[in-house]
Amino acid sequence: MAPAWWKSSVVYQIYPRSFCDSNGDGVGDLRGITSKLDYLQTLGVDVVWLSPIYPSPNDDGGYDISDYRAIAPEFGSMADFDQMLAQMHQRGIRLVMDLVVNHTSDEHPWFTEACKSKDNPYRNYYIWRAPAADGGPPTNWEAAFSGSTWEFHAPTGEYYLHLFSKKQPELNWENPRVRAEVHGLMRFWLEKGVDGFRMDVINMVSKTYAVDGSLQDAPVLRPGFLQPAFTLVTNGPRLLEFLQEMRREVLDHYDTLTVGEAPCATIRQGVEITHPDTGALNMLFQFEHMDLDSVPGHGEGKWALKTLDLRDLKACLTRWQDGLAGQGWNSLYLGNHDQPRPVSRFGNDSTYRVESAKMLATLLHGMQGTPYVYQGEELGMTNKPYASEADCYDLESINMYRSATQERGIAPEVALQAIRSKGRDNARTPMQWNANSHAGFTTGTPWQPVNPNYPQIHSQAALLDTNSVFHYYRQLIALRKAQPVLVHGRYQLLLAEHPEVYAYLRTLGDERWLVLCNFYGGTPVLDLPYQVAQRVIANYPSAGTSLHNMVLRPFEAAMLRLE
Ligand code: TEU
Ligand code: CA
Repeated sequence: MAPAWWKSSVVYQIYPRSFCDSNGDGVGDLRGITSKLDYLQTLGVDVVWLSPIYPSPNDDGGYDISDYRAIAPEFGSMADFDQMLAQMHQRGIRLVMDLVVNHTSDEHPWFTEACKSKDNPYRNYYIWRAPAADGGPPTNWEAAFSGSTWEFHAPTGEYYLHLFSKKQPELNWENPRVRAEVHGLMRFWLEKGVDGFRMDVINMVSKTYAVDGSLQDAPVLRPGFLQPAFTLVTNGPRLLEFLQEMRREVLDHYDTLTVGEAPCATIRQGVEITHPDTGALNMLFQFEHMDLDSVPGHGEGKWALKTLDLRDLKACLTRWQDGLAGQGWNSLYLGNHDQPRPVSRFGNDSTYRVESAKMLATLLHGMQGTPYVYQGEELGMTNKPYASEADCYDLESINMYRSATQERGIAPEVALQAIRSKGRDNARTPMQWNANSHAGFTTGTPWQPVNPNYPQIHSQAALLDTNSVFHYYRQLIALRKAQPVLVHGRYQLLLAEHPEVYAYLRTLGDERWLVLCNFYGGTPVLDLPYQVAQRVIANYPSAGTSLHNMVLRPFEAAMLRLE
């Protein structure tokens, strides 16, 4: 059994469109990534997760794929890919690709074939249903990007299912030919030397209704409109069966890192899917902690904003730490290409931007699991300023704004405020490399404007500033490789009810570390019964080694080795 290198690794996520443009067309590309591998090696990351680089109409930022075995021309050629992979491997960096196989693009040949007739050999690669008795869509389900999950295909008189955009028809995993196709395309990339996959909404490939074919309407959270279908359809009865088949057919034959993106996943499912013996994947991206600052069970989902209560976050992350300890594995993340920037969402992106970015990093990188750093997080990059809905590039925000203001009578400013807080474009503004035009991202016009704060926040300055967020991340990443207590130590929450401070212990043998995070800008006083042997890393200069009546500074964080 290959050693679980992925347990002590730190993964860096690249959203290629926004990372680095090498040819001046305003779109990031593979040669741009290759030109920044020394930067990633300096940061010390072990693995790169690359968001989709395949041919795509780009209805959903590349998550609508029309050819799984090629490179999108705007990102470069297969030769550019091979060069990038070789350069990564030369630096000891592994590459994990994004496997988006819950759905394809409607421009994928499988789907264009399936639309030709109801008895086309590819028809059952997708999920079709006859119209309801009233001629309308089969159920009242709302798609993640607004509108019905059912799109009518007039030439064949049936609806097809899409949980995301109508240009992303759901693949029918009940069809063994579909699963065999997926296994084949996985082998294609693994044979090229790729080191694993991040699996897009993988817990949707088995759908709850598929077993008996029946469909039921979603419960009505919002009278008079369509209803969110995610929770209804996700985590179907054959999920583990499909993933174990994938493990037998493909994954067990390669030394890989696999992480399944699993919206709505529970801890039980986390254990079931990531159990080293009976599971199938190394780890999951769970979403429970991403849903704590939105009103639960609200028809508006993530857009129904709620102030996070730190105690909810402590309880949630602790449940996952305890729940997977010894019988599965966690991913650790606070941001990605779908989430707003953590320093704006959970920290303070003005006065205490540097301190709070370091605090959030300390909180995450002290836990048990595999940490994920999303591009720009290591610089403390912030959310973007949206002046109006014209600043939205992502169909999720564009569709929500239109549907909310035109169909549901929501005030434009309320919809825009929700987008400012949760819009995915916040994380998709170009990487900020230096203070030159467009932050050094492109010599052309970027596909989306660079955040106007780039003169103050960019990697060139960060590399030269020993107190930068970058160098703090670099030290945290080095610690994980050097300190077994961070990888294998038992996690134990302290001060569960404290409203401002997140504190936990990591213990391995006689090694006992205290991770201390003041989550807000206040100055709480702590009195903990421990003696500090060493202040391993901190975001403020030391204020003594006593933990008795210790006054924490705004967003203060530290990892302390205890006596
Ligand atoms: O995201 C799935 C998912 O759950 C997202 O819809 C997320 O909940 C939402 O975007 C939060 O705003 C994956 C990809 O990461 C995302 O980029 C794709 O849009 C989606 O699947 C469809 O492929
Ligand atoms: Ca380019």
